[in-house]
Amino acid sequence: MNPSAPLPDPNESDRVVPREGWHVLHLFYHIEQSQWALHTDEEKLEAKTRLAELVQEIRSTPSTQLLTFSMVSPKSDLGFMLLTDDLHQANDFEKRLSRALGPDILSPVYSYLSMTELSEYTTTEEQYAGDLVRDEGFAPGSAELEAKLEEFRKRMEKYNRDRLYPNMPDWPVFCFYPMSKRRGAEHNWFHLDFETRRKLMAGHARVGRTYAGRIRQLITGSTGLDEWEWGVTLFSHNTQDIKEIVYEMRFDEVSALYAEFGDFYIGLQLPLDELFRRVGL
Ligand code: 76R
Repeated sequence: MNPSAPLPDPNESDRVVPREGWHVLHLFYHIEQSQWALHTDEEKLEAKTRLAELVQEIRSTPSTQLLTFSMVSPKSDLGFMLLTDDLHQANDFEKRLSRALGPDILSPVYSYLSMTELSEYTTTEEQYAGDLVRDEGFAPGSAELEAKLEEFRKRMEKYNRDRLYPNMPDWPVFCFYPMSKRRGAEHNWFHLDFETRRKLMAGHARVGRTYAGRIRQLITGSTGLDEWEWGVTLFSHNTQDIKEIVYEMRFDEVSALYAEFGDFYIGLQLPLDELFRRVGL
């Protein structure tokens, strides 16, 4: 989907089906050092050149972003995050990335497929207009109210566009983990009514916004695509900020009662030549 195409109307229903987002693949590999060591220097250079050229090709494809990471701890050595509009293209790039260094050099350890999506819980124009009339004394139908609403529409248009077609930051610390909302006998997120979920999420977002400038977050939906319901991707300038936000949010009512977490992956975003040296290629 072209980032400049019209966006779906998030006010259409209380359960926005995220039809038009990008596909997102998180790919984590081990480097088979024993296999790599069998190659001559010339073969190694060729293999690295092949991967570097592929990374260039992917990065110059429209509506596509590719991030490269040196992963921290032996859980994984090398990581990619690929965002692209078309699933065939995502699939093609992903297969070629896995093979680029030659057979049996990269072995997959974890991967995750999700899509960018609009939030179900963003403020609607009706809610915003209601707040202005009730709390700030704007007269219904007035030119002043209309001007505020026009501003709101522009803001939401940009906000929704950024969610569907995000621009990933080049911040050094990267954290990925999958999440689901609990569906237990006592605490079942999917059995709450929309208003309750919206209120809980508003509290969550308030905490989140206190991390502006320190944390960039991308929540991507994976219901029906992968094992968990969302992928959480965080970027920061240091690991302390990641630890702090995840710790604080666990005390959020919504996370405390309803969040389940998968495995965490931490990586460092590095330019390719530095990355090759770091991971021993
Ligand atoms: O969409 C927005 O950016 C604003 C409101 C918002 C939504 C709808 C928001 C804000 N999040 C939303 C949805 Mn979030 N988020 C997480 C984690 O939950 C945990 O305990 C840890 C994992 C972090 C660290 C985080 C950070 N968020 C979600 C959802 C989907 C739920 C659903 O739709 O039912 C999940 C799984 C989730 C999890 N969140 C923010 C943040 C931060 C930093 C913000 C503020 C962003 C900003 O305003 O710039």
